[in-house]
Amino acid sequence: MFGFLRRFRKEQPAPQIEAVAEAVVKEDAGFIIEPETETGAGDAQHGNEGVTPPEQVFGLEHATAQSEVLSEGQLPVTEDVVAPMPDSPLGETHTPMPQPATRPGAKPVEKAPLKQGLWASLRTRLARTREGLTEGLASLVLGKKQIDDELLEDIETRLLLADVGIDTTRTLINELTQKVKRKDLNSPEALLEALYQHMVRLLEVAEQPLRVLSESKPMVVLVVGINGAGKTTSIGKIGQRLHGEGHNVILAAGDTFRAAAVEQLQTWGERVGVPVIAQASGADSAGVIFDALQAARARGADVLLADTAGRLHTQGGLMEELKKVKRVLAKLDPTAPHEILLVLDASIGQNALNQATHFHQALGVTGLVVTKLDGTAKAGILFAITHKLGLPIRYIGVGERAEDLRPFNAREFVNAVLDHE
Ligand SMILES: Nc1nc2c(ncn2[C@@H]2O[C@H](COP(=O)(O)OP(=O)(O)OP(=O)(O)O)[C@@H](O)[C@H]2O)c(=O)[nH]1
Ligand SMILES: [Mg+2]
Repeated sequence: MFGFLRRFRKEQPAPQIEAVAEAVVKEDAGFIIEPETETGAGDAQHGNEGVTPPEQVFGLEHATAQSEVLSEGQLPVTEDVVAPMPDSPLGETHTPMPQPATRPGAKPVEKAPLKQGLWASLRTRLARTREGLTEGLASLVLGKKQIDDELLEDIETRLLLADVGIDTTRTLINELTQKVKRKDLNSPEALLEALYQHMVRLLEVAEQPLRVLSESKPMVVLVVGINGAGKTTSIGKIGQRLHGEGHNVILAAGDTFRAAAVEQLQTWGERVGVPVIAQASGADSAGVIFDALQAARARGADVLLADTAGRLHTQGGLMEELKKVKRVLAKLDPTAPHEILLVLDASIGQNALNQATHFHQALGVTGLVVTKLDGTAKAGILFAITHKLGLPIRYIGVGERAEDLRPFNAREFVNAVLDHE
């Protein structure tokens, strides 16, 4: 059941259907917009709120050549950044949904009882991402009694606007059209429900969480992607998650391109309580990650998360550098890297699909982290990427804080973006 339909039904009996539909859609617009109440819940322009800028935390004097910078347990965990985990399995603190504005004389729309826990929280986090889809579909279906070509075309347009992409939209619409032709669907609501089921099925392919391989010690995760996609931040978040699950995690500062990159990773290491192995910036990235693997082995680490410098897939030389990292690691462990994790910024829309395709061709990507879904990104891009590449989406990033990373769950995601319950 869709939240907007349930609210709509409770609100009014059938006779005044059209007028009320319009009112509810307008009110829903106010209902789902997320307030700027949570630290770091905004987009990247908000900066690293709650995060001490790297330059204030570590100087490069900590990163001497060929030296290990932090030893395990040496640094305190910064308590203001690692938030308490009070009331949900993932430690989410819930932001109440905003109340709809009430028109004078209007019967107030009864607010849906918010489920507590991860589900409600993910809905809140994805509020801006899902605006386009939910509101758009709500306005198409509410008050409409029959399925016709116009409705199918309008749904198609909505999916395209939400970045689902031409091929994937066509596939979804074809499936719906077939069902309509077979008379399997007899109302716009049933059509929407069928769309929901197709979307879940499409994304379920990508629901393959990252598993720490006990037979590979350490399991090497090479993190790649373009500049600013969220690689370093995601490494910090994954580090915290795996460390919290009891794994012995080490971070490798393989982005030797920017001085600040090493410091940024060190800050994350300190924050989430895991050691970082780094060398001075300008060192050979493959060499740094190779040394880090040796050190991680010596310590019996379970996981080595290796950062790399951002690059475009069009920068041939830099892509070669990543291939070199792979080759060099394989000298120590022929099965390494065990995971090539591509971090994609969802807010760049169809470009993310383009990047994923090229990085995958060049490196053989084994998993994705899709970041910035808390911002103005359109959720449809996940469908396009999964439809085209079928790669596992290991995590989604829904904010800048250490705990703003979720293992990807297809149904939960579609529920959140389509306001389905
Ligand atoms: N809102 C939001 N911001 C994010 C998310 N993930 C990362 N960011 C922000 O995106 C910006 C870039 O993140 P980084 O982790 O530095 O990106 P990077 O890929 O390592 O960048 P380079 O090292 O320059 O290639 C930072 O301001 C992060 O806080 C997310 O899921 N949501
Ligand atoms: Mg980085």
